[in-house]
Amino acid sequence: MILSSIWVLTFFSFIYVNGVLPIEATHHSFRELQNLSSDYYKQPYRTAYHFQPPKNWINDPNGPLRYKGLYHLFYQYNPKGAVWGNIVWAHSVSKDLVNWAPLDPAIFPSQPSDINGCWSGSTTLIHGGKPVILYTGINPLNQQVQNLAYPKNLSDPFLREWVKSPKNPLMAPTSANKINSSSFRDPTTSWLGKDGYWRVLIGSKRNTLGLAILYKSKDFVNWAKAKYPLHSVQGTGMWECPDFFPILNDSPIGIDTSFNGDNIRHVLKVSLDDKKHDYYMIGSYDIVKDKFIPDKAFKDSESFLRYDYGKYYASKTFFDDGKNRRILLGWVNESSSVAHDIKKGWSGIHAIPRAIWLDKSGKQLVQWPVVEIEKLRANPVNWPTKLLKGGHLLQINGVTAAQADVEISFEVNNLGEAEVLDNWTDPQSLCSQKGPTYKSGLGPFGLLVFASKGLQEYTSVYFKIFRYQHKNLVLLCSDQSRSSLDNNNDKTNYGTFVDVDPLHEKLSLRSLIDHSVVESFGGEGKACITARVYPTLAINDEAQLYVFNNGTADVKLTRLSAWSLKKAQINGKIKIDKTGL
Ligand code: DQQ
Repeated sequence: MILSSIWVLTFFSFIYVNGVLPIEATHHSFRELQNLSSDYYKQPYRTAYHFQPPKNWINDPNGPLRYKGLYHLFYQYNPKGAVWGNIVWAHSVSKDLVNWAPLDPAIFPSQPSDINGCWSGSTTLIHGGKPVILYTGINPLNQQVQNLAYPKNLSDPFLREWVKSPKNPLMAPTSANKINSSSFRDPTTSWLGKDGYWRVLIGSKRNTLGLAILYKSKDFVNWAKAKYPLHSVQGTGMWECPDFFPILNDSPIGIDTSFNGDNIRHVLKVSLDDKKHDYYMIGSYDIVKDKFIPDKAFKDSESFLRYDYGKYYASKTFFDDGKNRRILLGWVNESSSVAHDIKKGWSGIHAIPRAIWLDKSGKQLVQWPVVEIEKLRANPVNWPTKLLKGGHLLQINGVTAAQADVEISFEVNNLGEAEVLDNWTDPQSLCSQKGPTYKSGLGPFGLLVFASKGLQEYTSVYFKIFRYQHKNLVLLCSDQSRSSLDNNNDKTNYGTFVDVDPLHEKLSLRSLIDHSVVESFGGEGKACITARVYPTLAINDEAQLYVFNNGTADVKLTRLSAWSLKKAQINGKIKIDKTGL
């Protein structure tokens, strides 16, 4: 259906309201609010193929691994309510990273060294593939310490029971090591050096200096703090959930965390507590000095890159030896209020697992949803190439718009029409100042998702091309400002530049749409933006999906493929031995 240019008026004639919620501190305790509401099942925002437990609060993915052909995911979970607190390591397993079966929590408070909480950590495969977990425990003095746990029965592929080391804690703040006891957490997967010592990083800070403290051990039980951190950056504050891994210079194939040698680059990712975003640097690992040396492009925190320019935090990678790829998992928090979370009885989901590798340029990482998610695709819709005239809005029929996977590509031939930017502006501000209401020469063009029938509600994910100092800049925005008639949600507009050359390359966009989440991948995974939205009209079968061009110049739509996505089996009431996963 083509609505004429009049749609633009309807589309943009509403008042822009940006209900921005203050960010809640992750570790704030809501002891009085740990109960569930009753109308839990009647709700439109639960996802159909994103990872979430049946109820309650979740945050960070912990210790992902593949063992005896099964993927294991542990995660921070509050068994008692929809707000952060009472944290244990919940546990699910999968054969395909899409369908998940729940198991009992793997680690919960039981020793003095974790009696006040079992916080984030990682798994390492040691001695020929035996999994061990290092995690942060909160002791009776509310200090953060590091603990070890190992499987009770290595022949159980489900790794149901975990035993804690009687030597816990293995790493603790003391007056001698001067570690800040409230900023010492989230051990990484360990890697083995050529000298036979295991190394692990613990996130920390000293005043505003963000730190990745390095520890070494020969036997994984006795750990000694190295004199210097692996890396530190002034002004970045607490480094939560560090992740440190090697990647191949010239291939998307993933490698084991201990792998090192020629043709290898290293990535250090840190979750900045002050900003609540995940940032990474690419560089070299000096194995003699045990130091990470970021490439010049990452000289200060301003130049760090983000995995995702929307909502995405406390992520962690692991090496999948089944398919030789590195997989990235991340937590996507709600954008609604605590009261809303309590009402619906749950909070937090995980993003679709993404394969991650180094871009050909060597300057950034590329991420793409794991191929297994495509098993859920049904009802394919494919359009032939079309000219998308300025002001046109075309409905994509034939797919379930609230539960879909869409891939589109544009070609632009008239770059002279691009709007000239006189001053440098950061992309997120550009998306807000020059949002979809702002017509330029080239753009906005992209998708309208979760659109209501009268377009009172929609979330737009779109490109705009600018010219700045004789270069073409491709902006990708995910605009939530009109996503819901309910203004009690965070509706920040997200944006980033995408490193593609619009003269020679197509502008591609893929969006995974799932009831209250839109995960978008621009430039074939060079720029990712995840948004949480809560439409009040555009829910379930009432949601519609469109492709649009609101720029003045025409663009060519060279690809449009869309699918309904089937519901995945996610942590339902499945008997583990009969999962059929
Ligand atoms: N979440 C955990 C901490 C970590 C934080 C507590 C990051 O270990 O630093 O639930 O979201």
